[in-house]
Amino acid sequence: MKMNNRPLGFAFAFTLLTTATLAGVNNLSDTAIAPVETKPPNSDYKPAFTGQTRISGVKTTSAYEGKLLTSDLKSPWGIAMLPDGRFLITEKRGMMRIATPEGQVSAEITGLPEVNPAGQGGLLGLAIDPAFAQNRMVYWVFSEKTPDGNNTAVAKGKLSADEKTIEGATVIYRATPAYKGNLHYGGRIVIDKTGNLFVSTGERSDKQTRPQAQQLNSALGKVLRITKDGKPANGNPFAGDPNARPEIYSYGHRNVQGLTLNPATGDLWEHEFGPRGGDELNRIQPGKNYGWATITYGIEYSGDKVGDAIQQKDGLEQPVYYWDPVVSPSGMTFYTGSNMPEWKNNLFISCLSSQHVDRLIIANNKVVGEERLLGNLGQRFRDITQGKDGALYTITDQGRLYRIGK
Ligand SMILES: [Ca+2]
Repeated sequence: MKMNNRPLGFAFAFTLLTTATLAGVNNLSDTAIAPVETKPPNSDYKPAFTGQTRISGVKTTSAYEGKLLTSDLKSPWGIAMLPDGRFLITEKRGMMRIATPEGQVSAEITGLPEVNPAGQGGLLGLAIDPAFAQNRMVYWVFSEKTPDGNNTAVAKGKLSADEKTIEGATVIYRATPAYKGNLHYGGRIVIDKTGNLFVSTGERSDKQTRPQAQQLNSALGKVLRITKDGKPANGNPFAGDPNARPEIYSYGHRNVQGLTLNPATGDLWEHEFGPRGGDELNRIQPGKNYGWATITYGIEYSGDKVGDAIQQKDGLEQPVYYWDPVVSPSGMTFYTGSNMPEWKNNLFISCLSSQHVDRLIIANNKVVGEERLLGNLGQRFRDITQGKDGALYTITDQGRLYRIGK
């Protein structure tokens, strides 16, 4: 987008803020400020609608702090809360650990299948079984070495009573075809209300595999929905289509490292790494095509255009929001806690390259305000979740765990 589009976007968004009455949007009209992004965009591409990028900024009015709890993690990748309020955390090289909300970190939990930690691979996202208190089951995503290269895989296992090992670890799903490369594995996993698993993949980055994001006979560049045994979930959109993989839920994705359910609506939200200037936030609907690599707001990192340099096309979904320059989103959660009432229903995204936690105010499935938190710490934020105390907990590539709240 051109610079001269910004004042219009700001005025429109400000009107939205002053008239919005949804929970989480009240009382923010006085705090709407200039968009948080001040760097020039990478292209002059125009958004599909006002407010799709560079929305007006907002600022949290009540006091909060980002408290460092520990620096003793080793490249943590995923964080999920156990029923007792402690956190199970994956570490990229293939271990899990438990951290208390005070920052005490356990020894390594072993027994997981070997991961291929090269490049962007390793032990990735995780999900705790809703009945964990009874069955102690955990589900996770990892990059797996195979004779043909490697692939994103999903496994499950039981956390032993002494919390030292994962017992009976079983690989339940492989996002094939395998490929010799170590980028764009996706890697998040979410359990839906029917007990099935949403799993995100990537298109493995190279131009050779990129077209598979649009191909329904490949698991690359997809959001998948599988059972806890790795089978296609009932009710998936392409069930019965002989030319499609029945586990596919949505397609046309680049590298999906954020998946979460919106507790207010039940919708699945996703974010993905775009090319230069094209990171996206999407609301995922079954069977829809999210466009990569046919449409994108980004350009190649070389500076070349992507494909035919198209941003909008009939039949392809528009992102709810995009970032140009990129923020490198990896991990997100909707806030439902009472620790920070003004954050209720806001979406929090951990960002790597831009080194902050992004706070987005959502109304009617659109972004109406953006704030950057903890931008002064120099941390690559990798994942974020909510704790039992209603504060947010975020892990960083540098091995840190922070609590964000009052
Ligand atoms: Ca897209």
